[in-house]
Amino acid sequence: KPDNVRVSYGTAGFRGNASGMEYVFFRMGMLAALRSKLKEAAIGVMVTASHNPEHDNGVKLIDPQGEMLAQSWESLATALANVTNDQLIEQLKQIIDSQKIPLSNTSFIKFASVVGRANWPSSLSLSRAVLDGASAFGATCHDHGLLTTPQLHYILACYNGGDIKVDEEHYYQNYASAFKALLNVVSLCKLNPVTSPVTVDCANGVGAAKLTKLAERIGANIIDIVVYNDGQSGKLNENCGADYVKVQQRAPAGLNMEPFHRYASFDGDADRLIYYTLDSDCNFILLDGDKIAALFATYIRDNLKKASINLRLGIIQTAYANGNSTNFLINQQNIEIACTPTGVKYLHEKALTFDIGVYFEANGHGTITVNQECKNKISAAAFDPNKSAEERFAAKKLKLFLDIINQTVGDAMCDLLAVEAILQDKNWSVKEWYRIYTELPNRQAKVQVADRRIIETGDAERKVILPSMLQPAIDELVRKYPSGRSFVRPSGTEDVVRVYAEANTQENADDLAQQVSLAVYNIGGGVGKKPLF
Ligand code: 16G
Ligand code: ZN
Repeated sequence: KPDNVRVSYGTAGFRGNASGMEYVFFRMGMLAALRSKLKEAAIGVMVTASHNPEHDNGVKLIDPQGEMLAQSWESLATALANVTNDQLIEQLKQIIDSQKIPLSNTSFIKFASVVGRANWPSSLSLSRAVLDGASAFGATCHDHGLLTTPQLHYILACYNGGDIKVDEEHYYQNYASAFKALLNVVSLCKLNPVTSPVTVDCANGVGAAKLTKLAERIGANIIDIVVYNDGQSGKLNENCGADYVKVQQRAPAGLNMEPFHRYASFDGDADRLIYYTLDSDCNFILLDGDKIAALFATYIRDNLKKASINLRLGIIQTAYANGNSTNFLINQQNIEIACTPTGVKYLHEKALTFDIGVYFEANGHGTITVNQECKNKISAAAFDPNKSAEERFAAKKLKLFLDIINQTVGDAMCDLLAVEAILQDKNWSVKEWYRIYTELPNRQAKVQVADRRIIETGDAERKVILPSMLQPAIDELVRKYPSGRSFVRPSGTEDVVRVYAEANTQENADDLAQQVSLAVYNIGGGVGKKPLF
């Protein structure tokens, strides 16, 4: 471990420049083995830097049911990663004592990574480091090779649920047949099936090969998926991928778009999905996580209603959700909404408090959670002789729709199938979908400060608490712009403060982002050049 370097287990594990990170990966292998002993279950370790550039890498642990590592263990991970080599054994002992870990238990790790290309040496040595760390505690490791992040979550959850043979192929079979089953049901009563292709930018990441396999299992006569950025030539997440398209609000480099065709982007490890298209004037139209959530939630709500099933449905958003998506869902659709801080674990946790929880970050990470009792209720309604044929039909569609969803975590491939299925069922093109509401123009920016940790936020990151001068300054700026809204938060993955602004026009949103960025710079200890754009 190099001196004077501090890392922290952020919103989604450790992430950073890959060179010299072996010690972190090695220690996470050890920590995974200890957690496995404690939980008496397999633990997942995923090597991925998600949407970050190719020179970065990252590692995260997955808990037995396929959920993110328990928050109480994040600080143990941070502590373990930061001690000097001399203190390592002592730190491990402390963890073992404080958590009462039965060392004599066996341990089992399920491991995968998103990059294994020979031209990326860091990936190989980092993976090796995880496996070495795990075997230092005698763990048995099952190396699944290359997987998308959600695939590992799924396989791990199945394994710990008793389906120990489940592997990548089961994943394809499961979701391909769920998708086909729903399409079978909806296309029976349809005159005009949507057969147009969907072009998917896979960010030159692991999703390309995996999506190709999934599409093969479904069959080209049922879904027409064209894979773009398959990694043969371009670089991972460079000028492409969900994050690029969302933040830049433009198509991946080199993609020739046609009006009203459907385009989608994954990120490098395929746990984010966004759609986009061009309108008839060739304006770029983004259908981000908010639009996907709105599509899912209204579809579920409509079918619940048609099936006369009474369940509590909620949508969980973060402060990044576009103001008009929130208005649409609350005021026009009457769907309950909750807001949490950024980071999948917060959204997921909140989603579980509803019978059916639809959660999405605007950046395209999201899924649906349904508790088993509600799933049973819906399945039973599909065969209930006391219900009308129409009610049973809606219940059946809902059951089949929920089968397409990977409940453990946001899964770009499953979410893509779910969107495609709904569009087919509704006989909608992308045009009807994006018109459900119109986004307020918005702008994201980042500001360099000496220490981003001095910025503290509250109210699900919508307000700054410290430094105390900052929120009043933001409020004053926001008041100047019609439909203005802005918030700032320290990033959990990058050494910057993020700024979000929205307003009635793009010019105003840009202006507001600019003004708020300057306020952060001036009040929050900005360093380097003043943010001007
Ligand atoms: C991570 C999170 C994502 C969040 C992003 C925010 C997971 C799996 N991923 O990618 O949910 O939106 O961080 O990054 O939790 P930021 O803190 O740098 O803005
Ligand atoms: Zn990702």
